[in-house]
Order: sequence, then C-alpha cells, then structure tokens
Amino acid sequence: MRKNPKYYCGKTGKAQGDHRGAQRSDTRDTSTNRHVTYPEEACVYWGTEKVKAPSLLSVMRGRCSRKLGVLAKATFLLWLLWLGYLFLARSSFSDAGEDEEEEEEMKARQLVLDEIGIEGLLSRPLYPKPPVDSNAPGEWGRAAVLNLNEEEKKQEQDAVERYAINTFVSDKISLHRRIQDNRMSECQNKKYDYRRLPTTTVIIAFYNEAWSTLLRTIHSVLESTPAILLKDIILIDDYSDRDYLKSKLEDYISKLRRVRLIRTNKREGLVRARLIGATYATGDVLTFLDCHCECVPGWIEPLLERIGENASTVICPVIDTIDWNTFEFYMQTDEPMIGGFDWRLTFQWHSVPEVERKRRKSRTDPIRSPTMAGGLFAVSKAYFEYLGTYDTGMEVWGGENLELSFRVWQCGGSLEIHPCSHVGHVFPKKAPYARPNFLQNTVRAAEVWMDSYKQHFYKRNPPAQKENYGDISHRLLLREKLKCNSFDWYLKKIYPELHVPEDREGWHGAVRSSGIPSECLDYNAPEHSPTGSHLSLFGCHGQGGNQYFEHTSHGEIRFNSVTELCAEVLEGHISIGMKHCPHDREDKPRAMLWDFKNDGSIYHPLSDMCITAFRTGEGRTDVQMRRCNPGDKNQQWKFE
Ligand SMILES: [Mn+2]
Repeated sequence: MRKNPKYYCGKTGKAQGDHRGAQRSDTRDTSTNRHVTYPEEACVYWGTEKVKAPSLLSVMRGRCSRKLGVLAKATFLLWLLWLGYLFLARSSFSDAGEDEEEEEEMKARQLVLDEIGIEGLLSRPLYPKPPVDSNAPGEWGRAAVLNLNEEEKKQEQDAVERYAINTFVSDKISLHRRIQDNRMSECQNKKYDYRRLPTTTVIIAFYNEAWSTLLRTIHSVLESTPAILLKDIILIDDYSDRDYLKSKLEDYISKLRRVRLIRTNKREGLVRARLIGATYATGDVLTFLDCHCECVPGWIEPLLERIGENASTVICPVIDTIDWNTFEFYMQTDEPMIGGFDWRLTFQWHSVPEVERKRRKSRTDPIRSPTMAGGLFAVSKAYFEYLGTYDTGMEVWGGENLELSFRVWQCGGSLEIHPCSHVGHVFPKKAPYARPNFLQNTVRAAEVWMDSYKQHFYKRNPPAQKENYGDISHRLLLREKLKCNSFDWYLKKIYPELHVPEDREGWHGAVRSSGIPSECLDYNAPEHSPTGSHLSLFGCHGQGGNQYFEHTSHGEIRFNSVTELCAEVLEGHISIGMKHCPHDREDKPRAMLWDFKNDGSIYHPLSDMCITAFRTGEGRTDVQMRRCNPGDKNQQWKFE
C-alpha cells in the first residue's frame, strides 16, 4: 500500500452513490457526475504506519476527518453526522433542480440536432462559451494592452514580482476568452467518431497558483472539451497557503459540474500530487495539464483518438506559448518541435529529424519524440499503471519528465506529439519557486535507466555525483519486470541524432590555461540562442556545464551543453565562434578542425594559428587566435 504518498486531506466530494441519475443509460454526456466539496474538511489518510489504510472504496466514501481524529468526542461526531445529513438532504434537493435543468437542456439539444447534425452535438462541451466580446482585452488570444495609471502600474509590478506572471493583466482578461484556431486546415476539418473515443479525466495539480490563471485553465477545459469525452477534472491543491485558494475556491468549484478538488495535507510535489489525482480518476485516459494553460478547440480529440488506436502511446499536445506579460497566445503553426536532452540531462527542444519526417505519411500524423517536456500529456490509465506511473521517490518537480520518457520508450511504449492538438502554456518570467530536488530526481532517472551512459552525465554535471538519491531498488525491479530495453537500444533506435560523447581518456573536461592558470575556456551562450557568442576565458569552477569541452577523434572541439556546438574559426577572424556541429556521419568543415599538440598548444590548421590567452587593456582575460609561438605559456592548455 505504500506505492502512493503517505496521507493527505481530500475533499472527495459526494460519495459515489449520492448523485442520483448519474448512471443513465442513454449517452455518457448526460450523466451529471456532480461533485460537491464539503465545507467540513474531509481528510483521507493513506498508507501511514499510524492509520490503517482504507480501501479505495472507503477512501472515495471517506469521511474520516483528520480533525476528528481517532479519539474525537462522540458528541462532536454525532453533531457532524447530523450536519452531513443536512447537507445530503440539501444537495439532493439541488440535484432535483439540476435534473430539471438537464431535461430542459436535452430538449434544447433535440431541437438543434437537425441544424448541426449528430457530430456537432456530440462535440459539444459541457459549458458553452459566453457570447464573444471582440473588444475585450486579450480576446481571441490577442495581447492585452491596458492603459494604466501610476497606481495600477505599481500593482502590476507587484503582481509580476509575486507570481512571475503578469496576473494583473490576466485578471483583466475573460476567464472564458476564445483562442483563434490557426491549426492546419486538415486538423480543423478532421472528423471524429465521438462515441468510440476513450473518455478522459483531466488532472491539474497546483501550488499557490494565481486565481485567474487557474480558473481560466479550468474553464478552458470545460468549454473546449466535448462533454461526452470529459469524465471529470481533478484539481489537486498541493498544500497552497494563499487565502483565495481556500473556501473561495471551494465555493467557486462547487458550482461547476464535473470538477473535483483534492487537497494534500503536506507538500507532496508535482509527481505525488498528480498521482493522488490519478487515484480518483474515472476516465479511460489521464490527461495531465499544468495549472496555467488554455486549450485550443479540438485539443483533446487527436490525443484520445491516438490512445484509442494504440494504448501504449503517451501523447503530448503541441505546447504553445502564452506570453507571461501580455497573455498573447502564440500558436506554433509550422512543424512542432520535439523533445530531447543534453548530457547534463537538461530537457531541450529540437526540430524533427529527416528520418521521422519521411516515416510519417501525412503532416497530421503524430510525431515521435525522444522525450517530453513533462507538463502536458495524455496516457491510458491502465497503461500508465502497467508502466509504473511515476517514480514517487522524486520530489517537487524536474527530472520526472526524462524518467518517464526513457521508461516509455525502453519498456515498449511510444512517446509522441500530435500536431493537431494545441494547448497554450504561460511560461513564467522566471521559475516561480525553487526546485532543490531537480538534480536528485535526475540522478534517479540516470541510475535506473541509463546504464553505463550515466558516466557522460556525471562528468558534465559533477554536483550530481554527490547527490544522495535514495532507494531505487523498486524502480530497478520494475525495469526488470517489464523487460525493458537498454539505454544503448534507446540511443540507437529512438534518439540516433544525439551525439554520444567519446570521452576519450585525457581529451575531455575543462581546458585550463597554463599562462593564466586560474582561467579555463568558457562558452556563455547569448540569452535566446545557443550560437552567436565567442569562446572566452573565465575562472575555472570545476562544475562542468559551460566549461566542459570534448576533443573528438574527428578533430572537433565540442561543447555539449544545451546543444552540440563546435569551435570554429572563420577565415580572416581571430575570434573563436561556436556553431552547430555537423551530424556524426557528415564531413567536418575545415574551419572546425583542431589539433591538440604535444607541447600543449591548440592548433587550427586552416588559419595556421593557435588559441592564445591574454589580458585586455582593462585587465580582463580573454582568448583569441594568434600566430603560434612555441614556448609561449599563453598558448599552452591542459584538459582536466
Ligand atoms: Mn507551468
């Protein structure tokens, strides 16, 4: 019973049997499935040593309030039971009203059936969007431009400071705004067999999220997901402490159909919070979303259709960018990027390789991706469980996306991005909260899945070697049980584009200057592009990363963080640029060829010059290409 987190407080809402008329026999979209959150906190304990773990059913019906405790006073219990009875009576009454509303709705639907056809009817969301006001700020995904006075500007600044997202602007935009559908026409015109698609539960975990971004996410799902496909939305509050996320949120949520709120009673982190949500899911497919997203119409159908075709597919939407400041929605209309990683094990985006482009028959086919960004994806609930859900030894967030990516591919599944499914995500100005366990999580992923290739990671990320990553025996057992492929197989079959470092003895690491021994070669990429900057000198820090280079047997000087870059000197230049390396199989341009000589000099045959350390007029250290001068200490270098 310890596969899930220890215990938590859950607002589980009504017990399963409470909602009358939920199991109607006609169509799925008419089931009310309403879940009310109780004002009395119902805390669910789960698998602690102290408290006997309840069965899932009793958890679902659970009223075992933590406040009550085991030795709560009997009078208080009776009083609470009475209160519970009153609430049941009241909600039954309101349900009766709702049934009438539903009947009205059914009649109205019957009337429009002839007009829009059965397909149009089946694709209807649970809630329609309110009438559009095209002049409203941010409508249709446009940038919201506000004229602010000094006081408002101050508030805006405070909001950005607090949330790393301009929530002042977000608050001014409708929670129901529309997003212009600029997807490929093939995607827009695609027809789906709604009655055959699997259903889904949308799981959204959050921690201290801003009000309007969270609520806009929820409304966006409710208003752009066909009701017949959406079983429920499960919100997991991962122990937020902001006031508006308490009773105000409960009240708001209680008025929405098919939305449930669960609260953890300590900070669990994204991984375990999501898993708590998954245990309550009733849909065939789990769709994980971040808590500041907006769905584009037609977002869910391609994901569910793909999982219906192949249940071992983990599939991601195209993640569009919502500007953190203006809330402009940038739809990626050309070919989407796919996921990869560098050898520090940081996630990286890159373009679709030629092989994959040729494999696909149409541009609306899903695209295979070596890794996923992690925030947004759909997976069959049964397959997710078979695959071992998440590594619950992972804290907060970060690294879990690579772990799941490796696991899916190595254990026989497939990870894909569907070009017809688009969801916008607000990328904050900076990470809103620290993730101290990022490295620890990544080490767990490396230890379980990467076999001897983990050495390349440890070399480029030396602090990782010191991480205490805890017990991974269960994950290793899982790998054995599922008879998963090796990391070598993964690199060759799934990610052949990734350059595997040669790491020849003595030819990789930091490159220290003999002339200015405190300094090492360093590459600091410009902010928005990996290339465009020059090789420079910086105090040796021994932390790998931007001071880690590899001299390959082909004669390149490679920098393998973010993306594979090769040192290059163009004709007539004395600076050393960093450019994208040619593919391993391609010829190397002469401008990228280097010779590390026995005397410690780094010689560039094309220019007939050597890398030279020097001090500028202001005393700053730097490097440039100069005529080779045997015995010049400033031209001598050592890998370490
Ligand atoms: Mn996010």
